[in-house]
Amino acid sequence: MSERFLASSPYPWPYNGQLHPANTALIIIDMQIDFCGEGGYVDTMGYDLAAVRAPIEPISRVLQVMRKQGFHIIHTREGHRPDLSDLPVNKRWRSQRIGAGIGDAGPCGRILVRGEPGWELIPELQPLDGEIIIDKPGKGSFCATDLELILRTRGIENLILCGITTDVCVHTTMREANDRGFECLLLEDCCGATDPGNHLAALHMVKMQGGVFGAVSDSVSLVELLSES
Ligand code: C5J
Repeated sequence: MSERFLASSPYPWPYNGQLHPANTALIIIDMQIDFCGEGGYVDTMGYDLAAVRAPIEPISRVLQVMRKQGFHIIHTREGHRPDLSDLPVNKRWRSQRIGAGIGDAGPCGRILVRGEPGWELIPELQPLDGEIIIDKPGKGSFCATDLELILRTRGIENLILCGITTDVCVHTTMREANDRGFECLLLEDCCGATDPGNHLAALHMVKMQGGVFGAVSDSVSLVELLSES
């Protein structure tokens, strides 16, 4: 197969130049009302929504191109069963301490509970029929889900990660994927965090030690490369 590499740091990605729709997935993490919408979990905690909404447009552009070219598209949602049987008590306790109790009623329904309005993916980034949706109870997308089985079954080797938040669910997923041997890329303008310093630190962490978790690029570089072919 012909090789192509994306301009990225700290190395041209992917490592082996095998970047094709058949072996590569875009994974869009937790673009839910609860994480970037008014009245959602992040808003209730008092964080500025601007930083977590900034990636919406860049993700849309990447998504449009990757959909057109037949890449695998995967969406994730963090959330818990309505009976909260998959919500660790310490996770609930910590969220209640800061006035945004997971499972409690909020302006967008019960916070981070499956089926509630706040748990839904935002209108701008709705999945199309046939795209994979992974429902996860934790930060990482591999924990207590069938994501790995799906990736292996489809022959996916490369993961392009985006979504929110950079330092929590995106990073945890990238670390889990990297340990499982997937070749990972983070798109820096397609991610956002509740704390700008954490966003930058998370990007830095990926790139240390020669790319300890993979590589970092951006939507413009990716769209440009894909548009060449
Ligand atoms: C958090 C996430 N921050 N999607 N979840 O609790 O990053």
